[in-house]
Amino acid sequence: MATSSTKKWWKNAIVYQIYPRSFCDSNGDGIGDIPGIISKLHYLKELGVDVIWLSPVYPSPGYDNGYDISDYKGINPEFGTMEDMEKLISRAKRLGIKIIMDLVINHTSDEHEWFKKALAGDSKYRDYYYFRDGKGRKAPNNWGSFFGGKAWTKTENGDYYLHLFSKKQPDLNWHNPDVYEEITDIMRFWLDKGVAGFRCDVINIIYKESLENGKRRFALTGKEHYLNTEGCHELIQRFNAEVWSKYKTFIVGETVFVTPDDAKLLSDESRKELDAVFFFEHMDVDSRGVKWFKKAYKPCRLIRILDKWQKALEVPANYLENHDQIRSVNHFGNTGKFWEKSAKLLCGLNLCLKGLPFIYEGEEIGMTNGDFRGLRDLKDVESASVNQAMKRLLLVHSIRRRLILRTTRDNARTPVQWDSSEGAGFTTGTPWLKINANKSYINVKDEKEDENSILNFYKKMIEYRKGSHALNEGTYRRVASPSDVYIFTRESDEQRLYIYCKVGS
Ligand code: ISL
Ligand code: CA
Repeated sequence: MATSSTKKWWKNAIVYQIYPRSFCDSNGDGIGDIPGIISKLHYLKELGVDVIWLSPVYPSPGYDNGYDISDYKGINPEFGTMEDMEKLISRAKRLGIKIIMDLVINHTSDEHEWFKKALAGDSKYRDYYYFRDGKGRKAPNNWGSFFGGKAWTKTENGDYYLHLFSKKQPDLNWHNPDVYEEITDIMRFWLDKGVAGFRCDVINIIYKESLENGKRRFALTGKEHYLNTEGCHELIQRFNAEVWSKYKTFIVGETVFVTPDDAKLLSDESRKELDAVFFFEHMDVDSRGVKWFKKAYKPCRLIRILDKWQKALEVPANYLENHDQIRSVNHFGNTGKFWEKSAKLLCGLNLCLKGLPFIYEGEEIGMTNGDFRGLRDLKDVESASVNQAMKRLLLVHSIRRRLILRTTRDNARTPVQWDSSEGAGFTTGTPWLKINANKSYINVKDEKEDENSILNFYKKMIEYRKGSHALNEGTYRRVASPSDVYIFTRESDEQRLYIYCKVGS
């Protein structure tokens, strides 16, 4: 058992994800910003948050809302200044809250200096990326992009570059030692400023083993050449040994398409790679291969998946929603008669499972999917790109509209509802993305005043968790139950809890 000196500081933390664009706007330009976050630190403290995961705040042309970084050592002026960021770190520290930043190192923006120099023909920087000649009239290989369509774009010089996401996000070449030096230097820059770690974006796909054609698939042809490669494990071990371990960081990896075995290799303590990983299987519980094509959600499937991951990992990173997923009450609960009950149930579930609970902004008040009127209300690059891919499949507008609106990532990106006013207390200006009409009753101000609200339930559950030996240290065991009821025990030498979640209606 870990003694207090070897015990990691983050082991019992409650982590709260902030998507800065949608959190709180301090200057009325309709875009959330760092001073806005600072103004809500006391709210987060009161909620019981220990760690904030901040989605990207670096300079970015914003094609993927900051996941396309053009300068890793700066702050996007839309969000504030470096002084604001330093103030955020120090104010949070004063309240006992640590900040981890999003680190997007599979790709940069195509507007990053490195890529601009590469396009201009500078051979040093060309080797930071994957530039290749096409094969006849075709791209260098048959890989597909995560956002639909091809993973290669032709340059004006006639060659192609690789991008596993949008064409505005060229992939970095992790075979190049200079890339390693640049990125570890960036990590040290932020750690020296006092950030406590990173959430590493799509970290298990950064190292491409080869650029050969992939086995043909409906989506993501080519993934066998870059998923969880040996080279990727080696890189993460080096990050850990040479940088992270020196700062006692907390590192959570976003690891796409992982099985429990892959996740164990990436996060088992003895391997000294990541501290925890986000898995996706429960997010895909209702999808038919790709998330746009859904099948009926069955609570028993969710239970089976969560149980599997609880057993597989020492410290699962538990989450029910984030900035890429639909809202959890829509996904696994109910937004009508059982809205409140299902939001509370999901809170209880997330906070009682073994591992680290991640709460996404607005989840603590039961925020729901966006009430968008049509595709034109959407801002997400993925939605636009998938719409194009669906057009190529000859899907008619009404079908595309239905498939995209219920699944778009913008569902989770609508501004946080602080009160019931026109701008929901988020902004005094025009919000960058439509605010939900249900701000009239789903909002922080009203829920603060209502003792039985979802928000107050979160506060109580977090407080209870913090004081519970079994929830922090205990083992997990599933107890046999009817198919839509999830019963498990959490047991330590001091306490045994039976957790009963009626996940079905
Ligand atoms: O959103 C998705 C579908 O659920 C995923 O395919 C997502 O693109 C994938 O999980 C990677 O996500 C991360 O990297 C992307 C960025 O767009 C996401 O916001 C980020 O979380 C590229 O940087
Ligand atoms: Ca602003």
